[in-house]
Amino acid sequence: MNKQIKGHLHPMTQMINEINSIFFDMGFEIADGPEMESEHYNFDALNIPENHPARGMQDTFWVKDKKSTVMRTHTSNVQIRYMQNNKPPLRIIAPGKVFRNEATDSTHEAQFYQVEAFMVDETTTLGTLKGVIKIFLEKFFNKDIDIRFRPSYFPFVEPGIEVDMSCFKCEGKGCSICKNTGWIEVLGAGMVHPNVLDGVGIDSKKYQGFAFGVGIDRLGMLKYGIDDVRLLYQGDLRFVNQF
Ligand code: 2NL
Repeated sequence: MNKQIKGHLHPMTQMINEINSIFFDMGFEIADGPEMESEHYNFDALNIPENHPARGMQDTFWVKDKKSTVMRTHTSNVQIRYMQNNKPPLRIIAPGKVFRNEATDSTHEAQFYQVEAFMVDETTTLGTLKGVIKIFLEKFFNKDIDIRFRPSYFPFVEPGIEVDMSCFKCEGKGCSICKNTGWIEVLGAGMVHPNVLDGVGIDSKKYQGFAFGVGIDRLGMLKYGIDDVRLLYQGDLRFVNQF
């Protein structure tokens, strides 16, 4: 007898759907934009200076024979375009493929998936950010989770912060996943830089917002205990069929 084998969604697609659904329930819209982008939307509009190392040939794929064109290095171009076409209050997430010109190993891919979340209103604060991140991670990891902020720097936010979550495996007791610290560094975030808002015609004296970015691959590696990011892109059925 001929046994029919049923297909299913790829784990990356499953995770993107799940993330979209979590944010949809919090009132966010799912937005997208081009993967090939102008230097303006990828860098200038984000307050990334001309001489910033991220603009170098080593870190960014510049498109051959096209002036000032890159493969986007984050999905922030989506938010910039969205802000040009919509007035605050804004609540969007932008999941999508991003590109970095770097050597591939077990924790780095030249193409990977990122999701950025973005909210702008008159009363949005770091407290709003903390609440949204907590709900997101608790739903994604199916666990009660604590959040901790550490100062950091990204040109497009001020202040910039690095976000740690309490280890979903050992709940803070210490294990191999959290390297015995009880905490896992998960994402970068901050309050949208006034230059970014003013640049798209949003009055930064009246409005403020948060943004954060996280690698979906990294979240998946943590959640499912995947030790090599490349497994998510090779289409090997022995891997894919475990999801
Ligand atoms: C990281 C850090 C981040 C953002 C992304 C953002 C977007 C706009 C304005 C301001 Cl349009 N910020 N995105 C902000 C902070 C951090 O990503 O480490 N990602 C993997």
